[in-house]
Amino acid sequence: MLSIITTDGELYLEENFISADTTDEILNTLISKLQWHEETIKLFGKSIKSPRLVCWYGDSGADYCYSGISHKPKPWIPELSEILEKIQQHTGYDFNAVLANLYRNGNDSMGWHADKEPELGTEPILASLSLGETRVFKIRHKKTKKTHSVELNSGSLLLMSGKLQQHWQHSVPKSKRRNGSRINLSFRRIVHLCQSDIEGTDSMPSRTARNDW
Ligand SMILES: [Mn+2]
Repeated sequence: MLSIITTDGELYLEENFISADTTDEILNTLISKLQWHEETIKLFGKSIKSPRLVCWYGDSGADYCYSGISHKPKPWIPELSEILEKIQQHTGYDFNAVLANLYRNGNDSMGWHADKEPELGTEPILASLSLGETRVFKIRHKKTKKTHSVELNSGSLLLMSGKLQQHWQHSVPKSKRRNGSRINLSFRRIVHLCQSDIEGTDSMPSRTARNDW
């Protein structure tokens, strides 16, 4: 694996984690088989459509919280389990859920954010597989503003670990040139229960609505 960041967290890239002759078939299968949905987010009192499609798969109980709502994962399908297995073997880490993002074209994007929800624990490990169109992944240090731009080719695997989510933010900006479809599978490990699960109520104060994971 190529080491990209070693300060205040670790970022590694494995190009051609999945060989180029099979990525298109996997991409097309996942585009048609996964239960994509378009999220509506509230920003400054207005409802806006999230600029990509998403879905959440995982072990039963690996619920994800946002906007004060706990989201139950859909059960694994063989195509995702196969990839999960391969990533676990390669990295040595165990994951129990995956957030899938579909960037339909160059106009779909992901804003600056860090994946630091409490349910991911203090030093989350994320393994992120790219399929389809190459897009640029930007990562910027919160204090020094040092920025890295990484081209994520089809079949590449990005690994984030340590204190990376505390000190850095990442994004996938819109692109005029890169207009094909891309799927990103972000494998995670949910270690804590969502607050709403613990309290067993939906009258909890909402966490800040956010549009990016
Ligand atoms: Mn992220």
